Formats: sequence, structure tokens, C-alpha cells
Amino acid sequence: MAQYAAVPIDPVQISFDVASGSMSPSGPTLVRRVSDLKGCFKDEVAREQLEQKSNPEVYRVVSSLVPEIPRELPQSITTIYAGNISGELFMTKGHQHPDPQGEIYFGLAGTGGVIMFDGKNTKWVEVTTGKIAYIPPGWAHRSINTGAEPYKFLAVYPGSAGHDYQWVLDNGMGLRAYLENDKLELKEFN
Ligand code: M6P
Ligand code: ZN
Repeated sequence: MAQYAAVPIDPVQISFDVASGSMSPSGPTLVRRVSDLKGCFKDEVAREQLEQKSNPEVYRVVSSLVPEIPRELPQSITTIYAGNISGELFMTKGHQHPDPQGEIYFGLAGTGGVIMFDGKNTKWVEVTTGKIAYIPPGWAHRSINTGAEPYKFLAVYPGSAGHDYQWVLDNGMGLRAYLENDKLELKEFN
């Protein structure tokens, strides 16, 4: 399996292939299935049933070779497949950065967006090809595929930011994203 590069890293050109959602050279790939998203969807019973039935892949994250360590600037390509559980659209687990740092998401293919939540206020930023969503420090973020095709985006973030998943389980995300009559509906989290 591909590994993160050893530091110090030389200046490097990284190619990426949008069709396959891959980059070269690349680091590790993370695959998240329905079984990895326990507690994320409103309808936990339906999530559990889908896990037992076929446990489909919800998204994958291909990392560049740049490691997640202070002062480095890692990148990754995330592909979220199209789908929903009881109408709630396929999404990432969502996380807060333990070290409050910003991040950008650059749309590569498909249609999606980011729910951001700072513990009080919540924002939805749509992401399509060629658009950037800026995630300021202190805002938890969760990506959603709102379309019928795989949604792909490039993320760039400080290597010291980290991933706090428990924060989202404890605080929620302020909003949930549903598909209703082929339309995106954002509803209160509760
Ligand atoms: C983006 C970045 C990554 C993150 C990934 C999946 O690529 O923000 O740091 O890991 O999305 O999101 P999550 O970690 O919430 O599953
Ligand atoms: Zn992040």
C-alpha cells in the first residue's frame, strides 16, 4: 500500500486523475462503508439494516504523500458515492479540527456541499466543479453528495489540524441534508 513520504519532503509535482479520484504519487487510501458511519444518520435502524444487507462503500479518501504533521500542507481527494439512508444523503463522518485551523475544499466532479457548524451557527456551502468552499477555523465540517453521480473534491489543510470525530457525535452538525422529490432539503439536526 502507498505510504506517506518521509520528511523532509522535496518539492514535488502531484498529478491527479479526476475520473478515478486518484493522485500520483499518493499516500494511504481510507475507505468508509455504512458500518463506519454508526450514529451519523438520523435513522440508525435503517443504517444498521443496510450494514447487515450489503454494507456499501459511502466514500473514500485518497491522501497525497504529504503526511499529517505540523507545518506540512497535506491534500486528499474524497469521492462520496450517490445514495441516501431514509432520504438522508450519503455524507462524510464530519469532524472538528482539535487545533483550530482553516481548510479548503475544491470541487472536482459531481455536485455536493459542506455543512459547517461552530457549535452555535450552521452554514451550507454548495460545491460544484471549479468552486471552493472555505472552512474557517473553529467550524466542524461534513461533506454531502447532493447528486446522482459520485461527488469528488480536493481538500487542502494544515498538517497539524487533526480530526476530532467525537465533537460531531456530541454536538451534531446543526443541519441534516435530505433528498425530497429529487430536491435538496436542509433540515434542523435534532
Ligand atoms: C476531506 C478532508 C480530510 C477528511 C475527509 C473525510 O478529504 O477534510 O481531512 O478526512 O474529507 O472526512 P471525515 O474525516 O470527516 O470522514
Ligand atoms: Zn478538516
